[in-house]
Amino acid sequence: MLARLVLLVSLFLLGAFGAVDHAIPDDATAVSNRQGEFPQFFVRDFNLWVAHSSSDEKQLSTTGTPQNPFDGYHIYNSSNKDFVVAWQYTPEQDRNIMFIESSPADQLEPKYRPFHYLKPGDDVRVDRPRMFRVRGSVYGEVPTDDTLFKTPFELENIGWAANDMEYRFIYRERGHQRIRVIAMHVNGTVRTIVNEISSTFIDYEHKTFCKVLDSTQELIWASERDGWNHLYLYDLNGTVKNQITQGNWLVRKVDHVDPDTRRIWVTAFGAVDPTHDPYYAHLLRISFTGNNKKILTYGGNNGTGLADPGNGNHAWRTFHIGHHSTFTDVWSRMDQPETEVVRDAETGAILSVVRTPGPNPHADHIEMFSAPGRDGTTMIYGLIVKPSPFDPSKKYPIIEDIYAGPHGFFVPKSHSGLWTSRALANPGYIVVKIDGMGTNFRSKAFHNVAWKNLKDAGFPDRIAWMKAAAATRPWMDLSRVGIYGSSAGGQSAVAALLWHSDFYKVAAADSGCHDNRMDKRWWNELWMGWPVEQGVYDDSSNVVNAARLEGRLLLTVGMVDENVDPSSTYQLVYALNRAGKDYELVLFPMEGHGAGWGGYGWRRMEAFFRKNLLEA
Ligand SMILES: *[C@@H]1O[C@H](CO)[C@@H](O)[C@H](O)[C@H]1NC(C)=O
Ligand SMILES: *[C@@H]1O[C@H](CO)[C@@H](O)[C@H](O)[C@H]1NC(C)=O
Ligand SMILES: *[C@@H]1O[C@H](CO)[C@@H](O)[C@H](O)[C@H]1NC(C)=O
Ligand SMILES: CC(=O)N[C@H]1CO[C@H](CO)[C@@H](O)[C@@H]1O
Repeated sequence: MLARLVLLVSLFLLGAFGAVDHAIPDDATAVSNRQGEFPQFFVRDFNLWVAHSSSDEKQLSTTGTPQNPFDGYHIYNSSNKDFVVAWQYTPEQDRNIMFIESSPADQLEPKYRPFHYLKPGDDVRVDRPRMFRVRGSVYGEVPTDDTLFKTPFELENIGWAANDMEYRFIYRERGHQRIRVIAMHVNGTVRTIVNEISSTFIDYEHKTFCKVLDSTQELIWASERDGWNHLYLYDLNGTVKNQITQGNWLVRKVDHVDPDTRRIWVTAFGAVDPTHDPYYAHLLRISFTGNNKKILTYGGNNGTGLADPGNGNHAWRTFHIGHHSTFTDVWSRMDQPETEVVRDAETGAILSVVRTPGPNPHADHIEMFSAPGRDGTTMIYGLIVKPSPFDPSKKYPIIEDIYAGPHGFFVPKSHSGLWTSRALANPGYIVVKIDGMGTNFRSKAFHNVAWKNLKDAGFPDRIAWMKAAAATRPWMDLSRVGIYGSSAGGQSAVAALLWHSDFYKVAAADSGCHDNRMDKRWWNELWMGWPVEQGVYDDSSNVVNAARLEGRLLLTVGMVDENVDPSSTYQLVYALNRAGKDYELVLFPMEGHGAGWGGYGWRRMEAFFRKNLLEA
């Protein structure tokens, strides 16, 4: 299923924002310290060693133990070779979940398979960079204080200052409410360059950016501190020199930084015109000072005859940026096929038109629609997919395709046939897809709705949107609304019947995370908080609130799901049984995440909607 693929891709597209500009060295880098020039650094018997020649090896650390070893993959020497930083760590907790492979191909008896899987509250690996002097009179560890980085969720290497006076790294605190850029001086002094805090969450995985510009003693940093994700120029003493980007729009991703011309190219969302769909990606260039802001993918008509050139979702050939005088810009919208032009990289002016959009072949089947959400002002964007054939004098039940994971947004923006949704709609439904509050890449306030409250799932916005759509579309039958989703979407589909059963009547939930304590650690701690507060996690738990269920429910789950612990679904089943609730359950014994959206599961879901929604 295409939909399933998209879901899986979005779940695993971590670090899509580009994170830090300095990649963690791969195995080769660390291990190669044992080859080539001396000195070489390596870990032996859990401790850090230096070899000055093949016959002159010295042990640098003495505190390494199996419970607290040094990591051979995190050894960073200064370029003058006088100092080396090595990370010592306490390993993460060793939790396994157990799979039952009931029907193995090679034997009759089931197999029981342990699988390493950490959950919210479990111990994370705690890294502790340590400074060593490897030349001169004082030889060995330079004492450092870890007060500024005691409770990491994870650290990330930045590397040594060009003058070899300090080593820098990023400290992302457990609980996702603080990030520090930290510098460790060779004399042992540890200082904070950037201290980023949030009273809700910092989206470490999708919205951080850090680039040190050593030659000018500056740093570029992304933050949502003013309510939108924007870039800031710091000096390395930790003072904000100026905000680079600002306004009611956001930096989705940094494409290119040019320290020579002191300009930045970013993927911007919502920067063109407040009346446009704010999820359209545009290429924007700006100077470090915050001046000379230029959107390179909008307008520049220059006698081409194109109407409103650039109002759509763009892709561009990034590698041209900063190096070539032109670039190729392709854009489209759900209601307009692709346009392709060549633009002047400096001015954005259209130099030539490669392709103009033909008529939209899906105009009769797919509508873009937006309406205010729960607050009556913030626009909520979505799509309406009609069946074929379509008779506007009829009333069609509605199926919402939900995925509300706060890591992304999920309504497609580029021109597409939406064939999966169309096939689902064809027996006689209106299929809708909506990005409600709590999803990503709008304002910080929009995103914050998800914080410690995943059961919200943007439902008040979704319901307001459907009511607004139906007000001018009498063929949408608001008395028959169904919903389906997988993974986090499975959690939301069940939540619809627990918390909004006056609106949603039928739900199909696949591979659901029905209690966030049962699911993977990073995703759930990020949105639901750490330490794990029982009340907070209880409130969003479908298991704890199972007795609220009204309406018809289909549950599906793959029994060897390595993404969401399948026991989450079994625990919901147990709670529903005890509450005396009716539901249907289809198990996929040898299958994994998203099994309910495979061929057989999809057919069962279609039959379920036919019986309970179409023919009800
Ligand atoms: C280490 O060097 C830094 C920067 O020069 C200085 O501010 C700090 O006082 C020094 N610390 C010690 C312990 O000498
Ligand atoms: C940073 O602080 C040092 C020491 O106080 C000072 O010499 C230097 O000029 C400062 N750098 C900037 C960029 O302000
Ligand atoms: C229009 O395009 C031409 C190249 O076709 C270019 O030389 C010119 O600068 C452009 N004019 C404007 C106003 O962008
Ligand atoms: C001996 C050793 O590890 N040398 C490395 C020190 O770090 C520089 C980069 O800063 C590497 O290029 C060296 O190979």
